[in-house]
Amino acid sequence: MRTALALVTMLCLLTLAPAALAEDDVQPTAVVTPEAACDHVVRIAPSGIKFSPASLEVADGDTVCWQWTNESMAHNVVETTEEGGTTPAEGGIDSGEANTTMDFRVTFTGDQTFTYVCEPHASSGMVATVTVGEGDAVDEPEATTGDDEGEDTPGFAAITAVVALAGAALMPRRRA
Ligand SMILES: [Cu+2]
Repeated sequence: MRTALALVTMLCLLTLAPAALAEDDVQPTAVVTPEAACDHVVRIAPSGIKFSPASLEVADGDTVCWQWTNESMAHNVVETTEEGGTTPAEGGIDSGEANTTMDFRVTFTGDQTFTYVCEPHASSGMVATVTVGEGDAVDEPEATTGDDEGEDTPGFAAITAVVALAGAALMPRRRA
């Protein structure tokens, strides 16, 4: 019985280890840094209802500054949940109340895609994107080679084996 338990524990650890390692990946961060030097500046386009540039590519560790002065309309910068969307991200980056004059600075660490909206002009589609490094890791579907199903099988097979082993270890005791 003790051997069976040890075996079950070992198999569980082997099954869970890869998932645990994946979670150790460093998470990208976006931090408001009022004192940081600007590596890039986003302004308001002449139309008055667009960010410029609306699509900005920056390097890991860069600081992006949203700056405008005495604009005819008030604007702000609010992180959104998805590219092109206008739904604010919970606990996301937020420059606060829209203003005709702005100096808002954010430093990005780690590859990520930062999407944002100007709330007063959300209905006008005043949304934009900052791509840091390679951007968000996208789960691109791998080319179909026919052995895709095989990749998922080992983990599942291990769990099945654990259940079978546990069952086998318990059976004789019940009968006795
Ligand atoms: Cu705006």
